[in-house]
Amino acid sequence: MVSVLPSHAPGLAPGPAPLRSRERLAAPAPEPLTARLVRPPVDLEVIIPAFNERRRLPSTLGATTAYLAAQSWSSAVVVVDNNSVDGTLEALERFADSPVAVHVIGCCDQGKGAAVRRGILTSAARYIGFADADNATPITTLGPVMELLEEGHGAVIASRETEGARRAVEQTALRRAGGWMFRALAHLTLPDIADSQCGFKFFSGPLAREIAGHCHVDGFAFDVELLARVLRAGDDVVEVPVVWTDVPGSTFSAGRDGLRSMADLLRISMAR
Ligand SMILES: Nc1nc2c(ncn2[C@@H]2O[C@H](COP(=O)(O)OP(=O)(O)O)[C@@H](O)[C@H]2O)c(=O)[nH]1
Ligand SMILES: [Mg+2]
Repeated sequence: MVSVLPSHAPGLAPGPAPLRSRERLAAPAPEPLTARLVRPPVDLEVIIPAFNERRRLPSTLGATTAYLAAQSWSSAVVVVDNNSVDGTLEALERFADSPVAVHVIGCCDQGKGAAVRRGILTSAARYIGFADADNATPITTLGPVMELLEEGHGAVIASRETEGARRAVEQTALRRAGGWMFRALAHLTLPDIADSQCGFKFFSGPLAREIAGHCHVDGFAFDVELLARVLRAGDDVVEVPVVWTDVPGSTFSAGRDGLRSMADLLRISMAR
């Protein structure tokens, strides 16, 4: 015969009282796993997307951390690597005890756009943006950029095409021709932006996080999609003139990346 003990059988210590449904609801929800990827908040995070940048990134990171360490606002650098195979990460070891935090994260989707998006979506910074590993735009450009962000502009971008800008070292004729075509296509979406392609763009953190979640372009045309969404959100984009230097060692392939970027630009212009 099977006997069933009453829950308060005499002689037995009572077990823990069962939770009433109200108490069950009040129990703290576990933190979502994705939230654990978010870094501590700072005033500014500088994302550097990196793909096989062993040669160019260490000196850029040195200049960037030295500049940031001298500022009154708090900051961090976030290198987003896409499975570099040239020893990029090993070359960054000396920044392990940098006075400005250097985070290194990965991204499973290949492409500069995917990497930057990953950096933005894992940031809690007040302002966030990206710079290229080649230091083509001097990091001191952050001075005027931060002033404009503090004034409340949604996006502040470096420009090689506004008054006062200069190219200290010009690109090859092929890249110039490709750049001209790219600009013509980008103008379909961003008619009032003179240079949508300079790799140095900074945003209000909350705005960047809001729009990056809706972006899809993984390759080099991602900036156009990002800026189009800033404008669509009712925010503004300010261009800051820069002295820009073409640095050898570009990861951009005119055939592979050029054609894909043009196709992305057409898609972005049609999605408006
Ligand atoms: N994470 C990541 N970064 C990339 C990828 N492709 C390019 N980059 C980075 O994007 C930045 C701009 O690339 P760069 O080679 O300077 O292109 P260019 O300035 O247009 O000639 C550099 O920091 C590159 O390392 C990629 O697939 N993944
Ligand atoms: Mg470059």
